[in-house]
Formats: sequence, structure tokens, C-alpha cells
Amino acid sequence: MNSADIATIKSLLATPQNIVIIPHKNPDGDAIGSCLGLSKFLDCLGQNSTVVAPNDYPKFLKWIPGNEEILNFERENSQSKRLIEEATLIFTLDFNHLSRTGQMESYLEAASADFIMIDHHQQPSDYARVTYSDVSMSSTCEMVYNFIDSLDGVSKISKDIATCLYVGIMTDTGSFKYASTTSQTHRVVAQLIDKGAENMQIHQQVFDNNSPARLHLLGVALNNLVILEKYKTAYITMSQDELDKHNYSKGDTEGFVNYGLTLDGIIFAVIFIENKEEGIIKISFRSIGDFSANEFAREHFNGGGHTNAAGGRSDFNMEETTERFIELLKNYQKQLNS
Ligand SMILES: [Mn+2]
Repeated sequence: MNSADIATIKSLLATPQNIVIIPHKNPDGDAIGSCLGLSKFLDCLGQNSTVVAPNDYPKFLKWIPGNEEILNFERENSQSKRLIEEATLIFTLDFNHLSRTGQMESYLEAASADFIMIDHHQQPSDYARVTYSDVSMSSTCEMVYNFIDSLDGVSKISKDIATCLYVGIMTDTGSFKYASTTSQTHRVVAQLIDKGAENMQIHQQVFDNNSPARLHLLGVALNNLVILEKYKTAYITMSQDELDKHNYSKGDTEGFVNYGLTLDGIIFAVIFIENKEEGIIKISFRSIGDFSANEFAREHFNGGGHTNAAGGRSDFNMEETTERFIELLKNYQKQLNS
């Protein structure tokens, strides 16, 4: 953030505001962690803030301090709408297009509040009074730490705040191993541990809480893995039937896509997940190195994200979608093998 932005934020927070903090739809660890961490920090400043999530989020995040206070726009609809309408300041975290909030979009567009965006995805749109956007950042949680630091608030970071921010940095960096993990990320994480974040316990709570059904579903996913050596690519398909057979619940397929990248020589991994209700195939893309999952998703599958991690969708059925995907890879053979 530049000094003008910091000054704007300081002046906005100099008086009590009605603050709403919003993560993207289908919030992940970084989205929930950053929203709750920021909310607790703002409350320390004597502000009144509420986190409103567009929809529900997975069970492995439902222990994070303060998560019971999150409003779900789908469930607590009228209360959420009222808060957005009455808000004087709205923070949007871990996304940069209002369309990423799904049904909330039109209410946010109609809101009279000033917006502050904190986000690390590419190509931010221009809706915020203050846009703190940095694609080199590991996570929005690391940015919230920087945000707190710019307001000279590091001394106010409690154990709960530290825990929230730790969750997001840990999940968005694949436990500190992705390319976006810098020495500064580790410095921030070290601070958070000093402030009371129990790193081992947090890791267990997020990652070691599989249900038997989820592990069986992972078995199905790995069984469906297709390796395209020529393109250094591996992909997984999951049909609605397969999900139903294993009592799929939200978040169960989280991380499955990454298994493709554990294969020697594979630099592009994809998972196609059928969603009959929405009539689409949801797609996640992961890459290693310079091959841009973001551009691939953006250009061909109505999505986007980061260089090495992106999402997208297809309106065709599974067979047509994977056929089209393989066809597209032909145009990338050089890039994938460079
Ligand atoms: Mn993130």
C-alpha cells in the first residue's frame, strides 16, 4: 500500500464505521482466515465489523476463531442485505471482481459504502476506493498482516488474529511450499507463531480431519487419473454419480488436483468435477513454473486466478469437456515442453 492509501484508510477508520467484510463465493482458508483476522483487528480499533460470506464453506474451516459469527448470505439473507445497505465501509478480501460474490453482486453494486479491496489475484477491477492488490503475495492473509502493520497495529495481533492469518497463509501456500512463499512470508508466519498461533495444531485441524468417505473419494479420483506424457499433463475427472456414491460434501475434493503434480515430469494438473445442479463442469488448474494456469483458464474456460493455480468452468458435458481440453493442449505442446 502506498502512503496515500494508508492515509485514506486511517482517516476512514478515525471514526466508528459500520463495516462489512466479504470473502469470495465458496470461501477457502485464505478467504475465511483473512476476513476473520481483519474483523478481529478492526474490532480492537473500536470498529464494528461483520463478516458476510456469499455461501457456506467447508467443515475443515469451521473451527477458526470467530467463525460462528460469520453470516451466510444465502441463509441469513435479509440480515445480510440490511448490513450491506447500512454499511459505510466494505472490505472485499481474496477476490477482485464483484461477480466473485455470486448473488451478492447486485447488492454490493447498489451499496453506498466505500470499498477497500485486499487481494492477490490478477487483473483487479476498479470498484474500490482503496485497492491493495499485489499478485506477488502468497495470500490475502499475508496482505492483511501488512495492512495491520501499515496501521501500526502489529502489537494488537492477538492469538485469535494470529491463528486466523496463519490458516490462510498455510493453505494458500500449500503449507509453505509454493513459489509465492518468500522469506518475508516466513517472517510473517514466525511473528504469528510468536503471537500465539499453534502451528502444529492448526495444521492438524485443517488437514487431518478426513472422513472415511473423503478418503474413498480420493481413491476414486486417483483411479480416474489420466496421464498425457506428451503434454506433461495429468487430469482427473469426477462425475456427479461418483460424488454421490461417496456422500460428497463441500470441500471433499479440495486439494485432489495437486496429486497430478506429484508425478515426476508433470507440470500441468487439472481436475474436472461435474456439478449436475448447476449444469456445469467445475475445473481447477495447477501448474509448476512458467506455464500459466491463469491464462489457460482465462482464455478457454471462463476462469482465471494465479499463474500456478486457477479455476474455470465448462458448460459442455464431461466427455466433451475433456475432449476439448486435450484438443487445446496440442496448441500448448511447445510451451509445456519448454
Ligand atoms: Mn488467496
